[in-house]
Amino acid sequence: MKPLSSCLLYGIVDLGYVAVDKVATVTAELVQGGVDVLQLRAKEYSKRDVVRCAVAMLAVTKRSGVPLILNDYPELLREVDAEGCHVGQEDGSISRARELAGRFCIVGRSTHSIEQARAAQTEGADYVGFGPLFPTGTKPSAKAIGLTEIRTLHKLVQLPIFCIGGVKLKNLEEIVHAGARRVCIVSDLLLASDVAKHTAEVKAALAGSRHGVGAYSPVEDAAKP
Ligand code: TZP
Ligand code: MG
Repeated sequence: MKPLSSCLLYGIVDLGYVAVDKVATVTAELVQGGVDVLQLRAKEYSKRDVVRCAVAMLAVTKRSGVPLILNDYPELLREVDAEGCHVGQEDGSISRARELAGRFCIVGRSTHSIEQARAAQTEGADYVGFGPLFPTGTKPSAKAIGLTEIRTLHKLVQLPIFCIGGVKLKNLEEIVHAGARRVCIVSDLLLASDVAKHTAEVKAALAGSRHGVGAYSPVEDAAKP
């Protein structure tokens, strides 16, 4: 299984965009394109549906060493062999999520400010999502936080930080230039006419960027946490 420290591109199979019967196909396309980590996000779906979709995704992700993270539902990790869960600010503590999961797993936290990301680190999260950077139809209620805090955040938080919210191939350069090393993308990947090809383009842009963790730069690497 890929360690989070080597993950640049975090994809989400969001049932707001993907029909339940297409979950396995879309997962395979995202994995083929090179996503490093995947989440199942199923707002307004039953736990039964979440389990069903997770099992379909695991048939693909286990073969490829791509960790699967369940959005919400840490307790489902007792019946599903996914690698982790992701919890929001309103979803209780990281230790409570671990308790509910009942076994070793990755726990990620959504954060919307430097303070929240530092708190997640102190609390023992394994990674953070940071955003939404831009307004996004995927989570219309969330207020955009912009790009200005990304660089400072990377100095203060040593966890893998996945910048999220309105991230697209066409604005990736701007986001990386603002200090992002890793990103999480939903709609730009899922709405692409060729999901695998578009994902591969995003991955190549990230991996080849001067700032991404995939890039080799002795000077910058010495300064990286
Ligand atoms: N959390 C913060 S923004 C967001 C989530 C789940 C949605 C990001 O979706 P998109 O389509 O990549 O903007
Ligand atoms: Mg949640």
